[in-house]
Amino acid sequence: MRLKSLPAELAVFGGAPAFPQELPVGQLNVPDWDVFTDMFSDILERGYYTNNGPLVRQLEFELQRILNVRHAICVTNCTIALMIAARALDLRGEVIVPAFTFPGTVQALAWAGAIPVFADVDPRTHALTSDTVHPCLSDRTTAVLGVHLWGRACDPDRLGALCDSHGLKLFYDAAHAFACTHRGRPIGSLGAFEAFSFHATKIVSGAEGGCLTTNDDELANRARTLRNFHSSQTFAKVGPRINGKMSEAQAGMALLSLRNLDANIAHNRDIDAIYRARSIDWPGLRLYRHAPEEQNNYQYAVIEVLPGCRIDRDSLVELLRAENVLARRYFYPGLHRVVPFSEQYLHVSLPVTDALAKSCLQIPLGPLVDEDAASQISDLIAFACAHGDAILERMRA
Ligand code: T4K
Repeated sequence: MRLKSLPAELAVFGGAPAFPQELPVGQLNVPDWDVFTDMFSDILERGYYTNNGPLVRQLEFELQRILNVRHAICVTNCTIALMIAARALDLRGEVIVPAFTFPGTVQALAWAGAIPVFADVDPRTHALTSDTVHPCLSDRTTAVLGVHLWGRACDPDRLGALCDSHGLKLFYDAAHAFACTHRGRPIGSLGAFEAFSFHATKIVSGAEGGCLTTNDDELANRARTLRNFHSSQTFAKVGPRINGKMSEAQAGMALLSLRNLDANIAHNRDIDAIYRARSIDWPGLRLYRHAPEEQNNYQYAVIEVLPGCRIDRDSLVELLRAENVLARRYFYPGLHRVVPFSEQYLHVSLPVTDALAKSCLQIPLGPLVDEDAASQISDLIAFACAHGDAILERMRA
C-alpha cells in the first residue's frame, strides 16, 4: 500500500481501500487442509458424532494437562459453560459481575436464574478488582463472576480473599485467557470453575466450543451431569439439565488448533510487538498493556482513545473499516445500558465502564495480519491521529 498522504485519499472519502480483503478482528485460525480431512474422515468412519465421543475425551485429557487442572469438561460453547457453572454452584440471589464484558457472560447468569449486579472495573486492567466489588456486596450476594479480560487474571488473590471472608463463591469467565498465566501458572483453576471459549475468533478454535475447568471432583460431577439432558455416565443430584454436549467435529477442530497453539501465539506476539513499537506515532491513543510478568496469548489488540486525541473513537473505527480493517468497538455499550439489564440500571453510574465503552476499540490481530499488514494498519492509525482535525471536518461535511 502506498502511504496515504492526504485525507482525500482515505477510503472513507472515496479513495481505494488500503486492503483488498477484509481483515476481521478475532483469531480465525484454520488447520491445514490435509490434517483436517484426515481428522474428519476418521469421524465419519467411526460413525460416532457426539455425546462424549473419543475426540471429546482426548481433548479433555489434553486440556487437563495443558491447564494443569483435575477436570476439563467440554461443552458446546462458553456461554453454556457459564450457565452450567452457575447451576452446578447452585447460585441463588445476587451475583456480582462486570458490565464491561461480552453479553454472553451476563446472559448466562440470568438464564441460570441468578440476579446480575454490575460492579465497575479498574481503569488500568479493565477488569473487576476487590475494590470495585466491595461496594456492591449485600446480604443477597452469593457469588462473584470475574472475567479475565484480555487474558489478564482478574485480581484472583485479593478477590479470592474477599469472597472467602464473606462466604461467597467465586468463578471466572476465562474466554480470553487460554494459555495465559497468573503467577506463572496457567489460568484454569483460580476459581471454583473457569469457563473457556473455543469460538472461531479465539486462540483455540473448535469453530464453536467451550469447556469448564475445576479441581473440585463434586462440582465436576455436577457439571458433567448438567451437560447432558439425560443420565449417561454421571449421576449427580442436580436441577433441570441442558444439552450442552460438544460434538466430535468441534473436538477434532479444537485438537488440531491445540497443535498450532504455540506457533499462533508466537505470531500474535510478533504482531503485537509491531503495534506496540509503532504506537509511539499514535498521539492520544493508548495500546492496552498485558501484565509484563505473565504469559498472554495476545488474542486481542485493544486501543483506548484518550481525551485530547485529534480523532474520536467512532470516527477512527469508521475510517479503519472503510480501509477493510474491521476494527470494532469492544465492548459497547456497557451491559448496564443494554436491555433487559438497563431497566434496573437506568440511574446507576459505572463511570469507568462508561468511559471504556466510549473509548475502546479492537484492531485486527491473528493469522490474516502479517508484519506488512500490521505496519500498514499502524501507518493508517498514525495518519488518522496526525490529520484528525481535517478528517473530522471532512466527515462532518
Ligand atoms: N465471555 C467473553 C468475555 C467473550 O468474549 C465471549 C465471546 C463469551 C464469554 C462467550 O463465548 P462463546 O459462547 O461464544 O463461546 C463473537 C463470538 O461469537 C464470541 O465467541 C466472542 N466472545 C465475541 C468477542 O465475538 P459476535 O457474535 O459478536 O461475532 P461475529 O460472529 O459477528 O464475528 C466477529 C468477526 O469475525 C466479524 O467481523 C466476522 C468475523 N468472522 C466470524 C466468524 C464466526 C469470520 O470472519 N468468520 C467466522 O467464522 O461474537
